Amino acid sequence: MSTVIKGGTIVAADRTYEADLLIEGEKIAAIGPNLKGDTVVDAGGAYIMPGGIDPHTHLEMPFMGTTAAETWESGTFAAASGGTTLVVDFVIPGPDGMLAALDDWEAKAKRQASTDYSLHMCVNGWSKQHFDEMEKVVGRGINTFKHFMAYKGALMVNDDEMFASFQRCAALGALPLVHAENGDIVAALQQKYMNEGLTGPEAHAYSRPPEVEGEATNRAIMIADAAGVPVYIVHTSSEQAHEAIRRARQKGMRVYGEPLIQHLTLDEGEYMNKDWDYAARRVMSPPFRDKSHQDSLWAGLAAGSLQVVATDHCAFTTAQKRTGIGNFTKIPNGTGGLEDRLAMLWTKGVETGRITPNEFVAVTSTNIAQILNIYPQKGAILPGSDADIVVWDPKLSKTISAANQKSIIDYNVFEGFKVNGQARYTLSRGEVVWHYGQNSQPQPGRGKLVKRNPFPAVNKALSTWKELTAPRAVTRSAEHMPIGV
Ligand code: DUC
Ligand code: ZN
Ligand code: ZN
Ligand code: ZN
Repeated sequence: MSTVIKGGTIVAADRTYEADLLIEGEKIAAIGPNLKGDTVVDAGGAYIMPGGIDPHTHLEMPFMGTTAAETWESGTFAAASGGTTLVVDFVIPGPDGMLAALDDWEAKAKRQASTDYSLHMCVNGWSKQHFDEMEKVVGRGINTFKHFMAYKGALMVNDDEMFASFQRCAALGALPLVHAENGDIVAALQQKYMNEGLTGPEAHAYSRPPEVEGEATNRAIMIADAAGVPVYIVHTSSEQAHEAIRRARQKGMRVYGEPLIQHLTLDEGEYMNKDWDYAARRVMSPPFRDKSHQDSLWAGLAAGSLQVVATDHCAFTTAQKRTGIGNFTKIPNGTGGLEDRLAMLWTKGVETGRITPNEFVAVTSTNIAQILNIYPQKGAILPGSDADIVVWDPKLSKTISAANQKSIIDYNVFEGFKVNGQARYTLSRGEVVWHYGQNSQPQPGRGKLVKRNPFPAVNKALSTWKELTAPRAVTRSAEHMPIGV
């Protein structure tokens, strides 16, 4: 069975050119003029791009006393309809540890996912069990470990735990990811606003100012440098965080930053809406910022100091959000975006001239495939790559609305936005999983787990590491050893 995609313009991260694309089985077999196949996909007037990769989702995640309502089935359908062919979701260990949670996540995804998926593991403490399990997790195809510097009393890790885990990542060839907000300051500010009687969603934003993010981002970067490991900062939302990343990169450190489409396009004014539901639906962490931060993020995407646009898709229904009426600290944190990421970024980024079509491909697919060590299996239009492709039609426009979305959430934070650009076709490993206008859902369970290998060179990654580890007059002290081991 072969398929040929005909008549389109291929847009890769590095160039744009006209060619047909031949798919045999699940892989791209050839690229060139006048190719023939058993079936033809019409790309006339459209762009052929690597399918989107969303490296930051929380499908069915147990969180803040409830569970994110977007399922693996609805989430991956939403992804496919929006041109995204791979989601990378976060496994949160429960009391039984990382491996038990991983079994759980793999089982849910295997049953329901209609696009491919990959997984990150969260490190939510430190002990011999964490130390030992991390190696087994790497053996199961996970090369990224996430650390929460916020959510005190729940997911938050302290500096000693983070340093120990980062060193373990270095030894295992894994990349640490960080949710960078100072959890102690957030907790103090939450208390302050509650004491003052500010209990509504706007106080959520007040309690997490950009300084809280800037401080934690700097700290995470310095701890990573001390541990001799690169670091990836998730949901970079402020100039302060971007500045820390930019500075570290300039010094030769491998530090990556990931703005979300929500932070690029929605601002803090959303929390001032008098309608409690409206504002609470937009409560996520970090919160939306003012325009100066948005401008900084856009500039970072153009300049390359920020590399990836994700969503942190963590979607709760209005009913779930209402558990926080009278206490903003109880509003489940999270918003959706998986379905609309590409169309919003195309409309607000490419059409406005802020980024080029090639940069669009880089930040939605190619860069993260490289960072996660799955390039060119994913994120590339090259012979031998998986045929994960979006045929992107810049002339298809729509008004975003919960009324016609694939997500099962009862609202959409982009409600009413008019977007230009939609997936005419989405192909996952050579199979058409979305055809615009036909609305048919791809087969749940057809998605496959994408395993990722460790990075052999991680421990030699940093410019400043040599100085820290150079032989000194004093012997290395026990504080360099992973704690608890
Ligand atoms: N932020 C959110 O808004 N939701 C999920 C977790 C997070 O860090
Ligand atoms: Zn986070
Ligand atoms: Zn997240
Ligand atoms: Zn059609």
